[in-house]
Amino acid sequence: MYAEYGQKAPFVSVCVMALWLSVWNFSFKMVPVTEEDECEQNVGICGNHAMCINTPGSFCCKCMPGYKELKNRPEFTYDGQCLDINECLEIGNICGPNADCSNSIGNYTCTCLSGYTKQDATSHTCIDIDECADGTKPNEGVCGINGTCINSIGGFWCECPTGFTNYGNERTPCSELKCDQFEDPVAASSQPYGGLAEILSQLKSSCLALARPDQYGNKTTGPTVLLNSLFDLTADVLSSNNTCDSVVAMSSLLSAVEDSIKLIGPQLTEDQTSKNTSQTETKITVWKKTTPPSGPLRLTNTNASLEADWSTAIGNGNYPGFALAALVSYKNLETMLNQSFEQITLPEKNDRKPSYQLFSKVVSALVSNPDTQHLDKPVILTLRHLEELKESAEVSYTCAYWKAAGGGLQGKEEEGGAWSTRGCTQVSSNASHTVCSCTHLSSFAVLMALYPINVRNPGSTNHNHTNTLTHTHNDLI
Ligand SMILES: [Ca+2]
Ligand SMILES: [Ca+2]
Repeated sequence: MYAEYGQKAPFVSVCVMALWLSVWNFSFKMVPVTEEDECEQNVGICGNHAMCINTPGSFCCKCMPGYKELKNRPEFTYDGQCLDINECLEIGNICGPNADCSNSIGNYTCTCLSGYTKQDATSHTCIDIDECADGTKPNEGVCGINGTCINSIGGFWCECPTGFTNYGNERTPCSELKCDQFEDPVAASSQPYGGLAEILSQLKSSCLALARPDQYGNKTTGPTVLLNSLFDLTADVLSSNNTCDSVVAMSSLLSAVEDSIKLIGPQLTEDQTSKNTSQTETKITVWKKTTPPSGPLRLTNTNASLEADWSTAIGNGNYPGFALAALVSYKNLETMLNQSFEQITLPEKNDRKPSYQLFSKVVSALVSNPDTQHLDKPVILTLRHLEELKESAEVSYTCAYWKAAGGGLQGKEEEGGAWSTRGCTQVSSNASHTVCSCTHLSSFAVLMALYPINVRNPGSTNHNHTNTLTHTHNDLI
């Protein structure tokens, strides 16, 4: 989009006239001359940015194109100085109305403004780009298969039909938005879950305002306000005594927070957003450029980190004009969800069945990709243990995820969900952390499998270790 060209002033020159006379003189040998060429004998006689022209018995200097003489003289001999012409200031509107002018020594550059392009390769005129004509494939047009692209001078915007949105980003494709997910019959009908119902109600209003602006447009709430409200209400729910023992409510809450971030995230204007409350620590990263992101993606907070590839965040569908990933650590949920281990079946050791407990914070990892049940590339989650303890004969760590009801969990729907190890493998563990590799996204935690201590075993030399285990085990009973 660069147009680069120099000024070409009309060439009316006494110097050149003199040169012609000189040539004419020489050709017709009218006057014998002993010609001295000052230009050859004194290279640089005219100074910088000037050309030297030899004349009969003399010479003269002329500034190069793009320069002017200090005293605006078209020619000079010894006492001149050629300076850059600041075309951007001195020649009004030299680049036209739709370009930026940038001066340089001896030249200048015109750069078309965003949304404009040079009319043709040699033109200095910048004209509007018709972005709507750029979609080479109908399904990958700038506004997506469902959007209508409207060109404007210097810009364009996408109009989304009812039920679709581009999350307030006028120039991104329209994605379908299903607002019914922000309804939870349990939360809506039951008083103890009032806080959860309020979260869902707010998000449903926001969703409808995006998906059906003709009916609900006046209810649009800014993404930062929504995000603050989401996590403040979440903290209220988690702090409430009414719900702290309800697996159903916690399971609904985990889903609601994930769905809400997926709704609010694309509306955020910052690349990175952090939000801390008494109950949660959240990091959200959003990519909103016209080209999809690639390469590694990493999110870290106090108790967990997520390593993935941006391709996982986008998924295999058409790029919707944004991608996001988020990591939410729940500060106290591990005590509320320290149950529902029926699906965990680790092998017995010495005929002893292990008992289980959560040994990290509960962490939700999510991306904008709507299909995260079977990821092409696994994500890596590193989870901090609740306390430092190495694996041993009595203790082993397992990576588990929260399998919400409705995800094919036979006979468990009424209980909200359960912990499962499917699709998650333990990569490594040390005393303080366990690294997990998972091929789907959800909420995760490190599960400690505790094998009953053989009290007759005199080989144990780590008394502290044994005490810790005994203590922990007693807590479980
Ligand atoms: Ca210049
Ligand atoms: Ca345009």
